[in-house]
Amino acid sequence: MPETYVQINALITGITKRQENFDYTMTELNELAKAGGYNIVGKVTQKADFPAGATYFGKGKVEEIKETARMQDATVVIVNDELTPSQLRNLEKAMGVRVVDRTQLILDIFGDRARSKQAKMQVEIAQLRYSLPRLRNRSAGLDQQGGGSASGGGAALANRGSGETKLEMDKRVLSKRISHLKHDLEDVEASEQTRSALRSESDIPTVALVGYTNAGKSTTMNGLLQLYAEKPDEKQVFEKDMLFATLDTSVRRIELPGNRQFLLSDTVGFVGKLPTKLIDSFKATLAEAKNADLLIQVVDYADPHYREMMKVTEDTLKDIGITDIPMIIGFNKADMREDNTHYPEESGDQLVYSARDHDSLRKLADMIEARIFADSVTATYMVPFTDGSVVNSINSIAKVEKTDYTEDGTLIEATMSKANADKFVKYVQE
Ligand SMILES: Nc1nc2c(ncn2[C@@H]2O[C@H](COP(=O)(O)OP(=O)(O)OP(=O)(O)O)[C@@H](O)[C@H]2O)c(=O)[nH]1
Ligand SMILES: [Mg+2]
Repeated sequence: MPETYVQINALITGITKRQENFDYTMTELNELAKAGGYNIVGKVTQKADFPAGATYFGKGKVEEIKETARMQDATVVIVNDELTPSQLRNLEKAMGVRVVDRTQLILDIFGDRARSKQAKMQVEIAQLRYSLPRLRNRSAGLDQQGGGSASGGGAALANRGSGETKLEMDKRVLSKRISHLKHDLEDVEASEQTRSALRSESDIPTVALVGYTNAGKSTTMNGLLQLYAEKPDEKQVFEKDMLFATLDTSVRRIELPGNRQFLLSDTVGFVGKLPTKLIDSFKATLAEAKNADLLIQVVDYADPHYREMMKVTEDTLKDIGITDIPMIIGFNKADMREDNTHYPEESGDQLVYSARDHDSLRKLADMIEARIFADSVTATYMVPFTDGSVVNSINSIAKVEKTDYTEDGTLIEATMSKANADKFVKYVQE
């Protein structure tokens, strides 16, 4: 995807349809386009309830976009929707510039960011599935520069067959590559699943950080690791001021004082209208969030659009099928707000905080603890000296509040899960 490295002048365009949040979706498109390496030189929108079939935009608007592109020296027009293959073709023909739709743009950014083998395969499958119906005979003018993602099968496609047409062969090669990739991905995911199976056996609660891209999920994870992991520096995850810095789910163990352990996962960020093909490909990665006992939705509270971002997050969670997991909403980056918002400030299931502030992170840890260990039981146990090993067991699984040595044995006040408490019920002191 050379576009990322060379600045190409582009226009962003869209149709209002009946979207209440149309302006925000255009703001997002602008951010996405910048992340994709484009230099945005203008914006053209059309007020209409529906797209005009064949060319998406109405005839007059097509002319206006073409003219604006000419005046602003733009060689690419970015459209705020997924276009049908024929709309894309017709628009390019009518305007004589390259057209990139929102889906293509997001796929390109993901393609550029993917680092791990799994993420690369997930993105490539989505890209190929997008390209397949858009493949054209490459002798037809503009097509050569068309969708960058078609390059997924690039090398293979150069080899021309004799009996079948070029297009048929291209399609066959792409389809084969898709099923091959899917197969490989299943293997990778199978080993991932074994890991999560182990995890659920070991009975450790799991917490997942979710939310809009660039909200501070990875920074929150790193902050909690700094405070509560044995070797925090070895376990830090990648955080950066850019869209979709994280494409892989990372799971880390957090150890709160008193044997209170949980697994924390950092997940891929969301954006409006995330292509369904991409969501499909990332299902396994997003499974971490789906299986969590508790979600923390991280919100960039310093961004004026934070409400829209929360709406996008809610909608995406619904799309993935995550509806009934308890959630803490973390209004992050409070340190960057211009109104000197006080933080950390807890209220119900919400926390105003900064991922760069230790007091904030401790407060967040307290809130997590209160929720995932909600069924804990605090009791005083009298363990006779003859049952010394029981003292060790309690020390290793429970949060010990107090220990006293009496003539009859060890007196321990401890908090532990209901399941564990049941095992020691005979020692409970009334
Ligand atoms: N000042 C300030 N900056 C923060 C805070 N939290 C995160 N950031 C910055 O915001 C940027 C994005 O943070 P990340 O943690 O990478 O965001 P993310 O939610 O993981 O983003 P994606 O992985 O791209 O979805 C980074 O430059 C962070 O340093 C905060 O509380 N205060
Ligand atoms: Mg991240």
